[in-house]
Amino acid sequence: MVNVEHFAESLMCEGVDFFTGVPDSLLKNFCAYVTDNCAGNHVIAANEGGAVGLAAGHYLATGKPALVYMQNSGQGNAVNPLASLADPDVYSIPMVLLVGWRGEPGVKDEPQHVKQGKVTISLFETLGIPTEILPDDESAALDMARKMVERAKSESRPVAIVVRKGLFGDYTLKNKEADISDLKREAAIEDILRALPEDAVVISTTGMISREVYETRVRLGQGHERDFLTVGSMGHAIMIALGIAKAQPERKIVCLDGDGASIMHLGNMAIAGQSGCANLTHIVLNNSAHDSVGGQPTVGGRIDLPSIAAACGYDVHSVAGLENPLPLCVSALKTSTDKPSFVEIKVAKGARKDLGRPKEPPQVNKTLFMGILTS
Ligand SMILES: Cc1ncc(C[n+]2csc(CCOP(=O)(O)OP(=O)(O)O)c2C)c(N)n1
Repeated sequence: MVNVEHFAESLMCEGVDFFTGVPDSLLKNFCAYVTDNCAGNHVIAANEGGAVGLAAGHYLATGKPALVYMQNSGQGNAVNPLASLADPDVYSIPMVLLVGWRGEPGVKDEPQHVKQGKVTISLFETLGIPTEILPDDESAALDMARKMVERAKSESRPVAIVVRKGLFGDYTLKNKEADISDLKREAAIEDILRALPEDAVVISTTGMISREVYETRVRLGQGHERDFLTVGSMGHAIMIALGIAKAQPERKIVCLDGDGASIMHLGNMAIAGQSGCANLTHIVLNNSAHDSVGGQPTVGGRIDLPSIAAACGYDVHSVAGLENPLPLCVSALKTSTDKPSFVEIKVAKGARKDLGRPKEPPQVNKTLFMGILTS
């Protein structure tokens, strides 16, 4: 096991003193350490590609490589700036990628991580990025980290350190931001599901929101066939919803999104807002955090998502500090305009300790869901 403080300090000794990335559950303790101790030199990015861009800017201004942390799910978001900006064939910009390895072959994990886990190392190899797996022994790990920073600097290129599950020792985040609401997310989800008309379908986002949708249906004695659980593909639930809304204009389509996910690909709101799909309702459950992977802050509590949505062309329904979102959701669903609706519900961080996971595999979810759409 590797102590996160020792790991961060060994990077800093090599001149890596700027940290950016998107939080990951496997890197939770490292992210928490950096959040507490490197405040002025740490930016939680909207997406992993943005983090690579930030690291490039830091190098251009200081001549020093930055560290970019991410879950391997974010590799795809990072590929474009890695290949077309940082690569030695282009600007040749050094940086150290620290990557949480979900879905490592042979280690049981959720379905959305299986494919990405299989290709994590080979994808970096294809990109020509020197890649090492962090050893479990601390002194070997610190030694490797130093060598990787050295290589990034001497070859002026990105290098990747891949981190297995359970490798980092404990560290509990001290600088937790206060909740922006007392409302529990799962209670809000129950209200929303109760408010939906019979034929409405739900497209829910990555992480605990989809798990809570699944469990709420069980609690309400309802089936799962009206829900598409976007277990991976963070930030794209609203585009899936838009695709369905365009194809089935008579049906109510509801996207249940997170603040982290909607901010990750905020441009999707511009496209959905301009779609003219009055049958589309986009609900963001805003807890100002990446709750599903450790509660690291987003900018969700400091930016005005309803104003952004209004500027994008949505018909906006928003009440701050709302205790009971049900009437609001009903009005958002009943509005008949030529615009999609947007609802922001501010919620607290945290979930039930015993929150379960969908029991059916994704392709069963798909088949049941398509059965509803085509019936
Ligand atoms: C591209 C990508 N990057 C990172 C992750 C890891 N991840 C899973 S859920 C999550 C946080 C989602 O935050 P938000 O949308 O605000 O929902 P919350 O968990 O707060 O309910 C993250 C970062 C991922 N699945 N995909």
